[in-house]
Amino acid sequence: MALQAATSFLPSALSARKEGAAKDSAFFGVRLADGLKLDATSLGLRTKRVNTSSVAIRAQAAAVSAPTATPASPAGKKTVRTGNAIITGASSGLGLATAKALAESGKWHVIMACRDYLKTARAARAAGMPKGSYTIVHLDLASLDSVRQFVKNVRQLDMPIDVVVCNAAVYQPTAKEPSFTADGFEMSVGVNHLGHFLLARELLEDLKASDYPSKRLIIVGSITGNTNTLAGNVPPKANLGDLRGLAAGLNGVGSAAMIDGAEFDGAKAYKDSKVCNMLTMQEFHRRYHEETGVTFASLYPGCIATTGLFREHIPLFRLLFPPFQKYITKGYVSEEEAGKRLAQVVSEPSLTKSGVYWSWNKNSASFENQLSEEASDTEKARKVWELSEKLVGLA
Ligand code: NDP
Ligand code: PMR
Repeated sequence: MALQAATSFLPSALSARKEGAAKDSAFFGVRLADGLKLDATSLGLRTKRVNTSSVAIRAQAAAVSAPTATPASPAGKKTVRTGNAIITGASSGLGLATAKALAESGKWHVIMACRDYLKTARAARAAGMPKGSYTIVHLDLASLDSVRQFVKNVRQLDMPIDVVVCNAAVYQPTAKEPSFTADGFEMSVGVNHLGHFLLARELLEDLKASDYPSKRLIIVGSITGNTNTLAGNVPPKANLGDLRGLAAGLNGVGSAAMIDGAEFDGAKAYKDSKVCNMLTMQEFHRRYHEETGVTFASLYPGCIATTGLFREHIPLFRLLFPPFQKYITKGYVSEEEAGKRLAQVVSEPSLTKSGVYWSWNKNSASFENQLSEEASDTEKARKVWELSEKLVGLA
């Protein structure tokens, strides 16, 4: 019965998507113009025009308390030093909730890798994250230059990098036409997959160099990219096809903006990007786990139906989606709970197994979940890796 109610909701949801809707670009954040950044010492009160690379570093001065090796406890037992975790897209939703959970544990310093400094600073303060427990560093995943600059800036912080969480994402279900990143890639795959692919590849070196006992690279996946689930069978379904669009550069000019080479569909582009995220995690595991000791993991944190991810969806969807997930599918999870789940994947000593796609059951206990056939296709993972390397300039 629940399913019946659910599927009767489907056509309207889908036709509404096709009709399109006004973009809610002012959602929550206050965006600064390019090159305009906050003077971090004034904590959000003044703006001035400065060079992006210097501001990211200067921003640290206000927020960082450099983590040091923790001295022996009074009992003489040696404790592990504060860990440093980079979280992309920590300005809202899952990323913010995870940053908060880690910061409040007192065991982590969080590097909030975000495209909007002011929004992130406000969000961290509003969430009550302890002062000195986080550092905000600018990162726009829609620009490979920004990713490279971010890596340089983070290295200048002179902190070991112990965990990297690739969490940021965009979802454009109502877009009629594709939009593109600075490098000309379709936006959803460009940000969610290619930006993170370059970031993760660059930071692997830093993870390798860290002396932290459990180093981890986590890429957030989703149930909707897995066609072995009911949620993954809601059209449009993820399908990377023969990767012809990715091979041609995803630029929509003389080639398709979609990975499978088909006509643009924003919802499908998002789901395809999540398949790429999950394939990438496994390919990292196969190539680098033994050599580096880094744990590579992905996860589905639950349906966090209230986050900004749905900001571009039509208002009716945003109104009905949370109760639909709460009372019908029962897949709903709060931002706080989802944040605790991702924080577990970052720091729980029991979750060190590499190559795993984590999920949680009704009692919020973690378990190793099965990926769909496509999301666990080793040959496809290799091809996505190789094509992505070329697109981001690593091969
Ligand atoms: P939110 O929209 O709340 O968070 C997305 C974050 O990504 C924001 O911080 C946003 O920044 C950031 N972001 C977007 N574009 C860029 C960019 N170009 N550069 C840097 N950062 C960017 O959504 P969620 O918290 O729901 O999503 C977090 C992750 O969880 C995503 O990977 C999503 O796929 C995954 N997920 C979510 C589910 C859900 O039900 N909500 C279910 C399964 C997985 P800004 O604040 O500036 O917009
Ligand atoms: Mg889905 C069994 C249940 C289930 C779960 C756990 C989700 C999660 N969804 C389920 C079922 C259904 N959804 C059913 C039966 C329908 C048809 C009515 C349905 C519809 C639906 C839509 C239109 N669901 C959606 C959408 C979106 O636009 C969301 C999406 O695909 O974003 C990419 C979404 C989601 N459902 C989920 C989850 C977690 C999402 C969102 C996010 C994500 O994967 O990141």
